[in-house]
Amino acid sequence: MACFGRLLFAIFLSVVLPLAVEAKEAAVLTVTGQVAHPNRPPFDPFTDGFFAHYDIKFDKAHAFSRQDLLRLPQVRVILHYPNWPKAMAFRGPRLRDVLAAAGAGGKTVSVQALDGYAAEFPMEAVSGDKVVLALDVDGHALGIGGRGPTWLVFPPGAMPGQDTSNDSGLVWAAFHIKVE
Ligand SMILES: Nc1nc2c(c(=O)[nH]1)N[C@H]1C(S)=C(S)[C@@H](COP(=O)(O)O)O[C@H]1N2
Ligand SMILES: [Mo]
Repeated sequence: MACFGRLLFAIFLSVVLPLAVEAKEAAVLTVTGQVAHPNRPPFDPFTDGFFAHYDIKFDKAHAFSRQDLLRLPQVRVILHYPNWPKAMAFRGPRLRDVLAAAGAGGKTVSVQALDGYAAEFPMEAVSGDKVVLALDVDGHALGIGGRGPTWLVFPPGAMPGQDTSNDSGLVWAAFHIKVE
């Protein structure tokens, strides 16, 4: 009987428990560097294969799932750069709220995309209320293969020294933000 109880317990551990306890949502954006509220382990060359591909190493990092980012206050902004086919409605949290949730400090914010493109901004410049880390465009979730998982957007003229003739600096496919 004790043996049967142990068998039931083993079945519970191996079958029932893994079904009941969902894995944590996958990260879509990770803030690394001067981060006061890390929520994941430091860089590991095996686990963090894609970071390793770009030679990105870090001790402190805060990873956000899409759900994490949706839990922050959301803003909606309509933008139309001269090189776009049409105006588009973006939705997502302000970048400053994302950085605050990570406890990000420092002077420089570097936003890096899956394709290797990166843009660097002074911390003050991305702390304004017009700088949004978009998750949706025109009611559709941004995804990988499109311009997701996140798209850094701001209106023409919102960045000091910005060339407003195109959307240079609006990093699409953004997955990593380094603060230092
Ligand atoms: N991921 C990513 N974002 C990017 C770029 C890029 O090459 N990759 N180019 C930037 C520049 S220089 C411009 S003008 C706009 C538009 O680039 P696109 O024509 O390649 O979309 O996106 C900006 N964001
Ligand atoms: Mo560009």
